[in-house]
Amino acid sequence: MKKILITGFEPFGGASVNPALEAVKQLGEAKLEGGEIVVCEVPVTRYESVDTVIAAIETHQPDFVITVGQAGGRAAITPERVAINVDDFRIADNGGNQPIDEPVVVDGPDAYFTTLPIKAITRTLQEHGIPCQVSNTAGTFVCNHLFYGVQHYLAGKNIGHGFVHIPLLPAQDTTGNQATMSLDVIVEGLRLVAPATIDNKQDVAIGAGQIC
Ligand code: PCA
Repeated sequence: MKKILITGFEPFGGASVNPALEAVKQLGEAKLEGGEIVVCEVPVTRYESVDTVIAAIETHQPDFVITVGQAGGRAAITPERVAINVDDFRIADNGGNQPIDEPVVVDGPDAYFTTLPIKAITRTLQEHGIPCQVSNTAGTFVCNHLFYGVQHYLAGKNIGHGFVHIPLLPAQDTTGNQATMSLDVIVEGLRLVAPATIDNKQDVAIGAGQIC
């Protein structure tokens, strides 16, 4: 029986909801064959975000960690490939921090790659009719900060971790100008990340690259 910790960010930037938190609340009740899901809410605050997830890892001792945040403008669920050692916040976080070109971890490596099987995850979601594609940037705000900080903490430990960005909810864009995804589809997509991760110790070699 594998244990998966799935975390979701609180709202930020003046918004009243974050689909990541809404989805994670529902995932706490979700059934998973061969596994158990535990969840945790994460503040959109530079260092506290990482401290919160590390505390949850130490409490729950999961086999895998999936950290989740919203990405406005994206139409698909996007497992992230890489976290970079840069904090360059276009807006202040919920704690009022707005670093420019500072490292997440002083003297840390330039980047960490995900340790989740993101190609297998992408294929699984697509097979279930859920829009999903690999992303090669998690930005330079708190999501990237958390992704990098948790990878740094887990380095050398036998716990897989990766970050997944999700689209906005329809209610977050009543102009109809932005890509959105319903909460039901987001929840089902994130739930499927868990078995895809458990079932694919090695990732599958399928192309998911981009040409700029
Ligand atoms: N998205 C932001 C931070 C919190 C969230 O849900 C980001 O992409 O950095």
